[in-house]
Order: sequence, then structure tokens, then C-alpha cells
Amino acid sequence: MIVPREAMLIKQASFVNITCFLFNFPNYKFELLWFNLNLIMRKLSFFILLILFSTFDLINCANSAKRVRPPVTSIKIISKNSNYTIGEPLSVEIKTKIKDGTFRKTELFLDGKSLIFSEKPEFSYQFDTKNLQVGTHYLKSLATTNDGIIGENFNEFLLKSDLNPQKFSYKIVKTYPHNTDHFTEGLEIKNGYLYEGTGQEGSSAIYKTDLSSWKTMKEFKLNDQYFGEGITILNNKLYQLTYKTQIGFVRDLNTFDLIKSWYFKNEQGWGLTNDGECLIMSDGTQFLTFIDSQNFNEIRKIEVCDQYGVVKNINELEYINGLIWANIWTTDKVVEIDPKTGKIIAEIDLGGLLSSVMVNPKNSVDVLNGIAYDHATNKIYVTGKLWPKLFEIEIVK
Ligand SMILES: [Ca+2]
Repeated sequence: MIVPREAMLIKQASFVNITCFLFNFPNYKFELLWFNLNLIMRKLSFFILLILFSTFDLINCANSAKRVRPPVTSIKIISKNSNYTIGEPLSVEIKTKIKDGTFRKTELFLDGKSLIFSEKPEFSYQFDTKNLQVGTHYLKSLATTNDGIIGENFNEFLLKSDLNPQKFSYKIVKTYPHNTDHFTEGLEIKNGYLYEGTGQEGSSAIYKTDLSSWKTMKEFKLNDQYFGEGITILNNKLYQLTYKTQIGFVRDLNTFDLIKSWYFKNEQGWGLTNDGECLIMSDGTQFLTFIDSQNFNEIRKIEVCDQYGVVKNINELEYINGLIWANIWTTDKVVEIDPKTGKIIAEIDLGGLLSSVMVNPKNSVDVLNGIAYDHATNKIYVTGKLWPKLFEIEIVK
């Protein structure tokens, strides 16, 4: 029995032989010609397929061009500057273009809240900024067609503080020794004891020092994987942040036994304090986050600003008489922040503190970091990372 492929080959061979016989053409030349024809046909079929696919794509593009496009809306902030001082009125222009359908309205939002809407595709709007917080604010224009097709656009602006911070200096009242191995990240006083949290992986710890005898009463070393950061004491518990592990620890103030730990969303943990209810943390940015001390939910954030704009690198914190005091990392500056608004009220220049004492040139000291306020005596203590001294200071106004 002859299988179909064999039958085809016989048929092809017969066709070649008969054609050669009829036209007196050498067999091998005809086979060469036949081979080349086959090759050309194969290449042609490739190009035909390519053309077919391209045509299909073109048809597709033509179809997608017919799809309904969302309105194109824009928000332009009218000003000669990019930053504004809080209280300045701010004007915006909104323009919307519709390619398909019929325009219905464009609505303007400020920080997610609706400000105004207009049934005209172009309109301008002016609003007051005096009741806003300092820091960054977000505008959104949301344009709608009658078919319900939505287009949106965003813009942002910064509100600087309208305060010119008071400038304070300091006076050293007393000098105490400070362990030059302590990479100070948190400092707080409670019931006559100074609590210090230190950093660096492998040497992070908490120390409790008697303020009258200056003896270390208790210390607790953190697991090597943790880089200890800010500490604060609330309701007989000691709260401590870690640097990049996004974990905070709650310990019994007397035993340092772990009560619980919590996860925080901030990418980094820096300074920590409390206002008697909430934990307040810094994270190296210009933001301070207020956290519920029971369930660790984020309550609110403030953005720290002075008259020039946002102030970043907010580090160790201390809550003193209704204001948040903060070290600005890598500087000798401590700022006093209004916890409601984020505005800097005053700046304390602590420059020259270390030059007042003998520093062993073999000791590599790091930056100023660590503010502790004794609510019982109204005394203020400051130190720095790896500093040989801790200072009780008085603010000179
Ligand atoms: Ca502190």
C-alpha cells in the first residue's frame, strides 16, 4: 500500500520527468529551478504573513483610536513662587478638554476634600490658606463627561510657616560623665532616674542611671539584630523604636521585661517622646507621627516647617511644657515645635557644648543627640552620640 507522502513524491517525480521530456530540458537543471522556486515561495509566504499581521495591528489601532477617551484636565497654581507662606491666598486655574462625549463638570479637591465644582470647562478659584496646616498639600481636578467618563489631574503646593522663630542660646549648669561607648539615641528622665537608649547593631541597649549618685542601676542589651533608637516612658512602660526593622518594643519600666512589640509603617524609627497620651515619633524626614500608645494606630502626622519651608532630619525628641523639642540631625540646633501646627516656635543654638570640656582626641565623637527634661525639677539635660559628657543646661532667652 502506498502512503500519501510517497504518493506525492512519485507524483512530483513524474511531473518533472514528463515536463523535461516535453521541453527537452536537462533533469538536474529543472530540479534546481524547482528547488529555487520552492525557496522563493517560502520566503514570500513569510513576508505575506508579516504584511497580514501588520494589517491586523493597524486595524486594531484604528479600533482603539475609536475608544472613548477620558477628559484631559489640568490645575495650574497662579503665583510667581512655588512655595507660599501660610495665610497667603492661593489662586488656581482649572482647564478641561473633552475629545469624546459631552462635558458635565470639573470638581476641585484639596487634600481629598471637595472645594468647588464648575459646569464650565475652564474656571479659576481662590482660597484662603490660613486655616490649613504648614507643609505639603495636594490638589486634584476631577472632570466628568455626561457618559460618566472620568479624567483627573494632580498638583501640590507647600505652605511655609508664618513665624520667625525666636533664637535662644544656653548656659551650662553642670557637667556629668557620659560613657563614650554610648551611641545615644534616646534620653528621658523619670522619678529621679535617667533612661538612655543606645544604638548600633550589636551594642544597642537601655540604661537606667540614678541622677543623684550617677550610678548605672540597670541595663538591658538588645538582640544583636536590632539597632535601638528613641525611647520614651508612659504609664510605667518604656517604649523603644528600632532604626530600620520597623519594630517598636514596650517594656516594663522597672524590670525591662518585654510586654509587647509593635510594627510601625514609617520606613525608619528615629526619635520618640509622648504628650501624656500619644507616642510621638520622628523618622528622619520632616514628619512627626502621633501614635496611639495602646493599639499603635497612627492618629495623625504633622510636617515640621519654619519660614523657609520643611525642616528634615528631625531626630531625638522631648516633650517640654506643651512643645516638642527636637535635635536636628548633624547640627547643634534644637528646635521647639508646636505639636498642633508643626510650626517651629524657637531655635536653640547648642554650638560649642563639647568645646567647653576636654575631649580625648582618641575618642571619635558623633553628633549632638539626646534631650531629657526632668518634670520634677525643670532641669534640661543634653548629650551626644559617643560624647564623653552629658550637660545640664539652662536656656538663655
Ligand atoms: Ca528625649
